[in-house]
Amino acid sequence: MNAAEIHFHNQLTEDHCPTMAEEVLAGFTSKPKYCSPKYFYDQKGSVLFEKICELPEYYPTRTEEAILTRAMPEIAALAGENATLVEFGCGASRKVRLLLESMSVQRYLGIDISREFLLESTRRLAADYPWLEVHAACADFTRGLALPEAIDPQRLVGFFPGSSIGNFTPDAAEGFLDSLHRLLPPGSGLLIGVDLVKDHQTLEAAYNDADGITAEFNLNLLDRFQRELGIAFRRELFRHRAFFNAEKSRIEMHLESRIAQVLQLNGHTIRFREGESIHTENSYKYSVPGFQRLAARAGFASRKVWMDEHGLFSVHYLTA
Ligand code: AVI
Repeated sequence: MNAAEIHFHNQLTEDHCPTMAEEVLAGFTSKPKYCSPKYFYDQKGSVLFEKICELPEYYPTRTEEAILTRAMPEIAALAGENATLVEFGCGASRKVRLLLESMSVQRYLGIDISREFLLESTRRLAADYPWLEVHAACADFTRGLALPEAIDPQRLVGFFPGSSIGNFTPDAAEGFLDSLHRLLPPGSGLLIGVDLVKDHQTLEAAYNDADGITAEFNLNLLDRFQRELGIAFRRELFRHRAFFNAEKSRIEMHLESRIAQVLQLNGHTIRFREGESIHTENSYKYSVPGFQRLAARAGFASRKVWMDEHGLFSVHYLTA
């Protein structure tokens, strides 16, 4: 194997596409209508998400990167020698570079649902870190977790940055952490980024950027379902909405129908009232103790928490 090659593991089942149609139909025919945010991440959606991460209003990415940079010596000490780093939802694998520069890592496994994007970013990692054994697993980890056989479960350090845990409901987040806890041998680490509750203006601006990139990211779902499921969406008949729901401590994203309209999916009729929306994403915001309690219910002990000086974002090192 030459240096820029990777080990690829396909863990998406053959029935992925029919399942997408079933899931979308179930969401669109329920009241209120909803759709899983995992469908944002086709090739174009993954690129749009990378653009979101660069936006001035979207503070989580740069804040988390600054926290990681500052905390790296402590993280490296906690993780120990020759770790296997497993990144869940690795996207462009940018933040993991900070870890690879300072930690003792032997092997990297990136897991993502977006195949092309995953291959591109892990190939870049393999080229840039020729000493690193790079694995890529195309998987939907919201449906369950399993490590490819080639990955020795010893000395694992999980990496789940970007507050992606906030896209699960608290119950589902606990369930996901619980399955991670069962996957990781006792003593393994989990480095996880968690966005914090803060003033509503800062939160809402992060999901309503002036350039409309987040709106485009949200509306891209309609293009994807048109292309892949044949739903005749006209995207100009929908608008992006994002707001903070203080009672539930979450940003909600919606696609709101501008008019009353009727669409078809696999012989089923989907009716929209004017102003009715598809709830496309939740992004829960936690307090530090609130997240620690959730992780503890899943069996994780909190070893260390880092925050930025303004208390915008937190990074937790948990152990199984
Ligand atoms: C991936 N996830 C943590 C992002 C978030 O902030 O919830 C997704 C996102 N949605 C709109 N902007 C960013």
